[in-house]
Amino acid sequence: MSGPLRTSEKVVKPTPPELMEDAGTGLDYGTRPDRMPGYITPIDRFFLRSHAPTPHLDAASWSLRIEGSGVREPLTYTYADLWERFPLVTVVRTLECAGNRRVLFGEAYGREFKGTQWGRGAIGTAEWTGVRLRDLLEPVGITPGAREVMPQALDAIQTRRPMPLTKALADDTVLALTMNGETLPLDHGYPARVVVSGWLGAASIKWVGRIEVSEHPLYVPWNTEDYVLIGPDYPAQAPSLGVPITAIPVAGLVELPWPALLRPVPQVVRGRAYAGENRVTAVEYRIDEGPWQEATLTPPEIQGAWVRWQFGWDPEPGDHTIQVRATDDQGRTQPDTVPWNDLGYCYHAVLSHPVRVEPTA
Ligand SMILES: Nc1nc2c(c(=O)[nH]1)N[C@H]1C(S)=C(S)[C@@H](COP(=O)(O)O)O[C@H]1N2
Ligand SMILES: [Mo]
Repeated sequence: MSGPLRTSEKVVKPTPPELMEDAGTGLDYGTRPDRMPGYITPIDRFFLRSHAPTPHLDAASWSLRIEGSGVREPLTYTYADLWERFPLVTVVRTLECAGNRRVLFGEAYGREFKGTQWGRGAIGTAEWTGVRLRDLLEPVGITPGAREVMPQALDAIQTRRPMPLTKALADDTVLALTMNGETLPLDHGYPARVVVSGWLGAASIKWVGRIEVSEHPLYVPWNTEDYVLIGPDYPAQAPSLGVPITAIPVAGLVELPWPALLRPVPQVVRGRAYAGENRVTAVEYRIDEGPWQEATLTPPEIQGAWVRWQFGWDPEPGDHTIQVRATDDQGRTQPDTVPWNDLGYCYHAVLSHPVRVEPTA
């Protein structure tokens, strides 16, 4: 017997299993890779990653404080200020959680990671409209010695993570007020969330209420203990336990369930590839470890957002593997293996996607 649709109390939007994969925390839901229709990810299935329950903030009483040692005149903006005083910009950008594919990372090493058990769905692309951080920072008078900018959330744990001033001033670093043309949904950061293009999702702080501009480096849990690559291949940058993650490396996904069940008929295999701050320039595929072949990239191709790709396949019945590897405009191709890091971040090795082809499927 199937009961009524149950939604978690910790998040607001419905997270139906036809569209989303429950990562088991009550806070985190991935998009099902076989339920990605257009280029833009609809809000009804856009992945959710929250470390504390969605706060129910009221835009009418909300304000944004900008302060810190790197600021001459601290300032407070209201929600109306953001809409009225600044030019609105629209960017299409992908967000990917640094923990995406953590389960597959663990399987590759025969180990299990703590942390959210992500498959391939902690990634999505939206059209974000809002105000450039640069425009918000201009009136406060950034000091010549300012180095870092740190958005901070109004959630229960005051989530925060710094970025260098140069990244904060980039054209496409925005404080988003809308997502896919709608007022920002509660779970995605209403009334305002940062979008830090090309970086790990954790930089894109939701429910922002404060931005600190600092003349000194800032150390918080999210750049010392979490969202840090820790392991023998990553010399620690003290006081961080490893290397804080910034831009996301090139990787892709096949828009099929894992494992996939297909019919032995000519068909189109589709997917997406994303290269953080860089552009994906090529996607290759091979079947059953045969020769690599070019997949076709389909527009649009937007820097800082994923690109779709496809190829035709007429599979024989039986078990197969599909491998796909993307290359970015820096000439970096997805590797066969990725060095271990303790928290299971940034797994971007070539995946062997298991496929069974059956006449009856
Ligand atoms: N305030 C706050 N911002 C946050 C988070 C959070 O838990 N709290 N999670 C971060 C992480 S790890 C990711 S991957 C993205 C996810 O954004 P989404 O839930 O809108 O998909 O938000 C980031 N911003
Ligand atoms: Mo994340």
